[in-house]
Amino acid sequence: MSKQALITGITGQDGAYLSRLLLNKGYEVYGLLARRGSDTLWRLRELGIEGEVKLIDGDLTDLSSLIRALEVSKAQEVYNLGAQSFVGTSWQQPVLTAQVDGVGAINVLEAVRIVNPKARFYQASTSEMFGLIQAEKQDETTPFYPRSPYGVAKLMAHWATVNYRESHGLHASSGILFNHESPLRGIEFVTRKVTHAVASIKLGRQKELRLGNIDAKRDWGFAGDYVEAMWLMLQQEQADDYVVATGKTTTVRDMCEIAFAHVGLTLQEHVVIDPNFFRPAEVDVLLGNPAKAEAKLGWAPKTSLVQLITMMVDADMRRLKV
Ligand code: NAP
Ligand code: F7E
Repeated sequence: MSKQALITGITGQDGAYLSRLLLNKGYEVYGLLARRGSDTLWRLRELGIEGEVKLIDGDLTDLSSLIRALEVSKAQEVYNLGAQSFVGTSWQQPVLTAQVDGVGAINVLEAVRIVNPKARFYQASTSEMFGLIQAEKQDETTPFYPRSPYGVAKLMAHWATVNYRESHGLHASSGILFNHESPLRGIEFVTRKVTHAVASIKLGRQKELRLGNIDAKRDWGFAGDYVEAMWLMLQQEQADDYVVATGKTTTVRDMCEIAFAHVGLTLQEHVVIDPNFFRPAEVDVLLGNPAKAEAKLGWAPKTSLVQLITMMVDADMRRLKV
């Protein structure tokens, strides 16, 4: 008997990798399709699984559509990955970000509670909740201090997940994932912006790359590794919260150096610092401690930052050459 899973945010980076993982494990995979843009299925197509997932129209801000998605899919596992996920945009659209990322998560929890309270629930929480860090290495016990409307909205969803677990007895887990990237990353995020620009400069189509605060430090991993941790959380007898990270932090500058060096170029010749890309409040440094995920889930990151960035540059070179 195959299991059914429902993924919100199935058209996003993580939704695509998680779909592939679950299909490979024999799941019937359903996804909520928000139908707000054109060609949102490109990631599923790149992984060759566009025809294998079942899409259900719906939106995180529409509880009725989530109830229907739970009923149609008969999902035993629900992964809430849908979000307005770009931190920069959250200052321009704070209310939408709160509605989708905060209230949207509560809508999914309510749909689970109403339709099938035995279903297992995963919330896509984030290292952005640590924001102005309160410990040098952040783990599940580190106090939160979000620095953006995105971080604030995600913190609401995180506590709602804990609260539904404690008050309604739902099997609801929160994965506090640090930055994770891939060739399927949206082009607005800094790693993909860099790898795309590096490929474009190498092919003579672009001269400069405009960036903001390149002193910021992030704990970057590979999305393909991180979706395995999501699945593992829902296979545990008890629901819980886990930090998922590599335990290494790198500046945006050094990440750029890796990308430029891979094609024989240098950052000094091409990067221009542009104040437009600085944020009203910055998260200067993030560094996660994944010890609990390693001990309890048996999870560990497999891909180094150099492997990740070179994989992304190579993918962008391939795409641009077509
Ligand atoms: P992503 O590529 O931006 O994908 C976001 C997904 O959410 C897309 O499928 C998008 O649909 C969907 N969505 C947006 N608004 C929606 C709405 N109102 N109703 C239904 N769906 C909606 O994000 P990601 O990188 O895969 O991240 C997945 C989740 O993990 C997000 O919740 C993100 O905040 C969180 N997270 C990400 C990271 C990271 O480093 N990647 C780290 C920690 C946590 P469209 O395709 O139609 O836009
Ligand atoms: O920025 C700096 C920027 O937009 C990383 C999301 O997936 O991870 C992501 O959020 C850093 C920041 O990711 C540019 O100021 C410099 O310090 O790639 P980013 P993010 O804000 O860390 C977390 C865990 C999530 O949950 C989010 O959903 O890079 N930076 N110059 C720049 N960033 C961008 N985007 N563009 C620049 O030009």
